[in-house]
Amino acid sequence: MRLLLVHPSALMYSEIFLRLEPLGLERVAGAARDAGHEVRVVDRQVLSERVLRDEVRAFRPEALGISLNYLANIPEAIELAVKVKREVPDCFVFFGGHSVSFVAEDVLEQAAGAVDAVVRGEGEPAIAPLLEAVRDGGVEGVPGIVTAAGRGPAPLMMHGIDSPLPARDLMRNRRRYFIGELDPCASIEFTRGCPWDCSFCSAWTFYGRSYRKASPEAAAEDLARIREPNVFIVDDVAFIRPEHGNAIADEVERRGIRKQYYLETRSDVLLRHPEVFERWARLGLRYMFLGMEAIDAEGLDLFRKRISPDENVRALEAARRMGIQVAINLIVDPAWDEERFRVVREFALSVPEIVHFTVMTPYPGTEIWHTESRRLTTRDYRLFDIQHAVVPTTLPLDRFYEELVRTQAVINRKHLGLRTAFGAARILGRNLLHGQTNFARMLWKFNQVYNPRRQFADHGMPVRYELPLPRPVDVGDRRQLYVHTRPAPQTSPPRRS
Ligand code: B12
Ligand code: SF4
Repeated sequence: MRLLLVHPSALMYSEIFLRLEPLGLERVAGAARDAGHEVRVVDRQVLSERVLRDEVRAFRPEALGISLNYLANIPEAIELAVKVKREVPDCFVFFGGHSVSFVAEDVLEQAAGAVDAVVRGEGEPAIAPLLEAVRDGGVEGVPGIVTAAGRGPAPLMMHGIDSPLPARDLMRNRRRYFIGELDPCASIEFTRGCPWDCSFCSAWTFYGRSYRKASPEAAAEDLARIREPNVFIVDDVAFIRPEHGNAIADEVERRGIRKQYYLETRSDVLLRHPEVFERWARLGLRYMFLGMEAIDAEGLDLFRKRISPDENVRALEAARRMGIQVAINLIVDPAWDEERFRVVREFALSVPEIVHFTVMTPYPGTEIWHTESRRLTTRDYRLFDIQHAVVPTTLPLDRFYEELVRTQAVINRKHLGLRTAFGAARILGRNLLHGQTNFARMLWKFNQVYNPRRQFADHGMPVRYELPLPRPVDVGDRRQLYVHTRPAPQTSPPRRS
């Protein structure tokens, strides 16, 4: 069967810092190809709308799958589905991915017939049975499926994540994937799932709080196949199990693989096993993203992060000692006033780390989606990108964005300060020499993209598709939030050693 897979455009406010390959979609493509189907992929993050239109006309897909990890992409995906149905009326159109798994029924209804099904949960085990059923009938019986007829059987979860291999070779324009100065950059997965349960996050609810590890051999084999010199490790929390991090490191050393890495982890994981991170720093780990979320204990408790401010400070010191550049994330509460923004700016300027801000956003699939008592001020999917305020702000909304952008700008100037500029100039020169311009563009695009008036004006866009309202759910029973439900879910976070 001819299958076209599509990843929507990059979100407006994240594309300046990064643009990464859609690994989940590549794995779905790999599974479909392994089952004997003819597969093509268009990633709208790096390919134009014209390329997609030409591909639809030339390839005339029998099935079209669109990846929806991000809520903010839902309107774009529905509009694309409508266009494709017009162009190729017999094409079976389906959505899959993280976010759409939590709002499947609503999205199907909103698409008004342009979308035939939504696949909830992991795509690899679902894709071959789905394509078979599209050909032979019986789509309603595919695990994870939601159609106009309702939900099919529960989604299947793979035992291990070693296969299928991501179909990286199907991607065009790979050199446009980058993160900061790691330009170009590929992505890899060492583990899947997260055993913690932060209230603002849906990573744990999607996988029913499970946690799976790739075998060190498979992880190193996948790494060895990557052509790019830089690799982003997509794991929610890297190296939770030190023996797993060490076993992959053994393989990487044995094979003589040399890359530069960027990963995400937690302060307590870093502090518990600094030796693993030190070892990876020797192997090329250059950047680390720490979701600190808040600078005080009250904020950390609110998000149920189970970390203390002291642990965060010690983690930053440890990373500095290892020579790893850290990017910190802080969650901006829409309730912040000028004084709070000022305190946070002071903190951000006092540390040498890169500081990012995301706006506290209740999402379907998170606990705060059901418990956040502040009413939503908008239900426009496009604004659920954690750069917009979707619950009431204490400051007038335009003032809130002024403070937010001012804070981001102050920090951006810090990064572009003299010391950084000298370092960046060297990297720029090296990248430009190799024809890589993503990092250079990022440095100069900030003022164009981050503009408080533009962010405020986004709230005035005409709204066609709206996020459903939260349904009443007893969050005391976690399983009601899960996409993948396991027989015996873990109920407490991992023990500290
Ligand atoms: C790596 C990652 C990124 C990367 C790579 C993104 C990319 N291009 O794919 C980077 C760093 C760029 C990124 C950026 C952002 N991210 Co992000 N990201 C993740 C993370 C940690 C892992 C995703 C991943 O690669 N997993 C591994 C692969 C194998 O799994 P997967 O992509 O989920 O795909 C599987 C299924 O979803 C499904 N599937 C996927 N596509 C399809 C398609 C079809 C047709 C089918 C059938 C199935 C299917 O099958 C796949 C295989 O099992 C997730 C959290 C999580 N654990 O899911 C957050 C997550 C998806 N990100 C999130 C957010 C908020 C963002 C940002 C908006 C943050 C920001 N403001 O900067 C940006 C937006 C990026 C953009 N699109 O422009 C949120 C999504 C929230 C939401 N409800 O919309 C998540 C859930 C994190 C969270 N804590 O809440 N992200
Ligand atoms: S530790 Fe990170 S990935 Fe895990 S639940 Fe918390 S925020 Fe989500």
